[in-house]
Amino acid sequence: IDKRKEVDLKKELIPIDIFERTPYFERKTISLSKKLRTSQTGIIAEFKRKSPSKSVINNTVNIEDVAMGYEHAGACGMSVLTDEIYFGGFLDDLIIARENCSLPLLRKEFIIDEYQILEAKGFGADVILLIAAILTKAEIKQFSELAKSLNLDVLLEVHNEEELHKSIMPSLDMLGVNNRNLKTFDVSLETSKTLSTLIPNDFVKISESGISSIEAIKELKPYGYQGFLIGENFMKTNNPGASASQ
Ligand code: IGP
Repeated sequence: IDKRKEVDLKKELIPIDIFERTPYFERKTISLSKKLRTSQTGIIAEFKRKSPSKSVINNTVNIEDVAMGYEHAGACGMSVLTDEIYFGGFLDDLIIARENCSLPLLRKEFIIDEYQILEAKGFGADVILLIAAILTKAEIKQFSELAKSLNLDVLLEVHNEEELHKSIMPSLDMLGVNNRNLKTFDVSLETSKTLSTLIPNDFVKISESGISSIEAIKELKPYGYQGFLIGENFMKTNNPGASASQ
């Protein structure tokens, strides 16, 4: 993924200090991890137009309606993909979501540079995602500490034991286990089950991807999961908000 080029180009066009002067930067952020600790459902509902594994998921719904619908349905948080090439998302989607709901917002992005973290805050996000598979331990530390200093929550995503061991550090709030193998696109809830015992209890545990039923959530709860990141299952319907309330 050629995020490096994308970010370097943006840096030339938009100086980083602009983000600190947006109205969103001054806003008091909402903590997703705190909310998840006491939530009944724990659902983080995602806005995703397309994906590399499924191509187009939904091209017709607009994010205004989906943001309002997810909140109305009782979701605990909303995830917004901002990657354009693979997921058909835009940074402006974050702002539109921000204007249409009061849920904590996760910027779903391949973060490889501090620039994207300031940008996330400047566009109204409350939480950033860091993916262990594409970052070194030093980067995870640097990026998560910067996010914490900006009052953003940090969700660190892992897919295997090695990534988990490399990543455990106090500057993270939530540990997410991605059930989808990003190389093969295979999905198995077993990944969440096996890795759960290795995650210290100080972190909120989130199971990500491939969750398509209440049964799946019930199956994962005994393993200590308090958050469930669901995209496709809601987005593939005509009314993602309504499907999230079921
Ligand atoms: C949602 P699903 O299978 O419910 O649509 O998955 C979410 O977990 C998935 O979009 C995701 C993702 C990511 C996307 C998890 N980690 C990292 C992009 C990058």
